[in-house]
Amino acid sequence: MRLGPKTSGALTGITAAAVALGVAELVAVATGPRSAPVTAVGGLVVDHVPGPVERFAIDIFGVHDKAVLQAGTVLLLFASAALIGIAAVRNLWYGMAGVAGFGAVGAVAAATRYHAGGQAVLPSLAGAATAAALMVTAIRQAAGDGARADRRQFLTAAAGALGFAAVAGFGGRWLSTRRDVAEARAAVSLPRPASPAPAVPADADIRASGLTSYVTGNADFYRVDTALVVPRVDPRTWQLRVHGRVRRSFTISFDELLRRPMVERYITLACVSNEVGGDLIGNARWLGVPVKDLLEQAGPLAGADQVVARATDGWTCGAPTAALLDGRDALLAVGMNGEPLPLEHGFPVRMVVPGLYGYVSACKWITELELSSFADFDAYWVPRGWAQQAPVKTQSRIDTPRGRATAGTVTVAGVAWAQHRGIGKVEVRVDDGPWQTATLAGTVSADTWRQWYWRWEATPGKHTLTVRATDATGAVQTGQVAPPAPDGATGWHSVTVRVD
Ligand SMILES: Nc1nc2c(c(=O)[nH]1)N[C@H]1C(S)=C(S)[C@@H](COP(=O)(O)O)O[C@H]1N2
Ligand SMILES: [Mo]
Repeated sequence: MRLGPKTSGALTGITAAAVALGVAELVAVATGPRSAPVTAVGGLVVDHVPGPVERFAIDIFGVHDKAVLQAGTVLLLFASAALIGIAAVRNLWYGMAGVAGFGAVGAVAAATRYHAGGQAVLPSLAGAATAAALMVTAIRQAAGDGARADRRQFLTAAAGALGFAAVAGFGGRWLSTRRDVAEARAAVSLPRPASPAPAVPADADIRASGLTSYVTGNADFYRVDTALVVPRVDPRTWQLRVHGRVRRSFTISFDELLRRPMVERYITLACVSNEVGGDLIGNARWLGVPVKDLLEQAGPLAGADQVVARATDGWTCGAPTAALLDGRDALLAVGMNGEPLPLEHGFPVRMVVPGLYGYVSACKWITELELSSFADFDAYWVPRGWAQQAPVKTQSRIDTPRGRATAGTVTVAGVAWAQHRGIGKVEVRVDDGPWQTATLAGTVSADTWRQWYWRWEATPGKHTLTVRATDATGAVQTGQVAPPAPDGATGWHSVTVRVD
């Protein structure tokens, strides 16, 4: 049995590409997961894709957007590799040029990632060299066999190579991302707070079915970031540098940070991308050092109106210096709900600032605080169409009922938030009826969301329930509809309910 030159060329190309990726992932065990070509190219795409496309991808693929992006990158590579393989059968130099091109893309992508050292090009170069060698061997062999490969021999070789590629690729990925950070995290013993969190009042949780709980568990906490591989930051080598427009710049280690007086607070964190009624918001008990203490130690100079926080992966956010010094519980957090920060929520240290959206304040895997100014520096999301400054807007959400209800007394309940101002009132409206005041649940402070409920005498038919909140300063949540960009969605949340 014989294989045609096109089929064998395409298969050769795909096999060479797969083995190349496998070898690259193996080399990345030594050079770091972000230097693997698929991750590096994916990261480049994430950083350069226009904001609306990125939001579209998050909407469509949700938390899987990162896996989808990487799978897409691999599929695109395989499709190109098939064409390159076919071209290589006609002229080996076409094949070499294709391999060199893809190797160069991977190497450049890896080398230009934040803080990439020269070794970042190695996975791509090793992969390309392997692909070139494989292609030369396979095609010479086929030519030697009279330009028509023996099908069984060829397929056996290809299957073996693909098997190796899979083991190398997934094994390499597993090894390079595993490291021992999970163990280092398990070994962290969090200090007792000098200032513990207030006790959660018994009436903070209404316990209506379908209603979001007052405190969000770590496993349920939403995750938003641009990281394709979760940064693995070793607390033993971690340092925070406080510098820029300051009198005394300094660095502090993780152990030194843990020895500082800690405070523990419930703070509700929200994403600016949250749509009205959305769930990119959560409330946790954070343990950390007041950012204010560190800034005051450094001594900000006049004009330093922006504090830029920088993560190990180069991501940045910028918060107003004034907000970090005004006495609110802006924290450099090490603990989340009694545990060291989960890796995907910023281990070992992140920032959390009551009243500011995450993209301007909640830097995960933080490693720098740089005193700068809004005139001098635009953080990551600003050139991508988001506002430089973004205080949280007053919002409210109906969690239950959604969809259907039975006629009679129905508990309408949800959450409302206006972090740092606090929620003063929540009102519910049925169809075009009058606004009815809901009952507010308890809360520990103005920095968290609040549950609310209202007893509805539901009558059969289709009804629309709408909610709006008023913050503790008396400002009513606007009904003006605005999208998340540039500084947070507005409008009232409505649900349609069929009452039987
Ligand atoms: N290093 C880093 N920190 C980051 C981000 C990021 O992309 N990279 N995203 C921010 C955004 S947009 C939000 S809303 C919060 C989300 O924090 P969480 O994933 O712990 O919920 O993290 C912020 N911190
Ligand atoms: Mo966000």
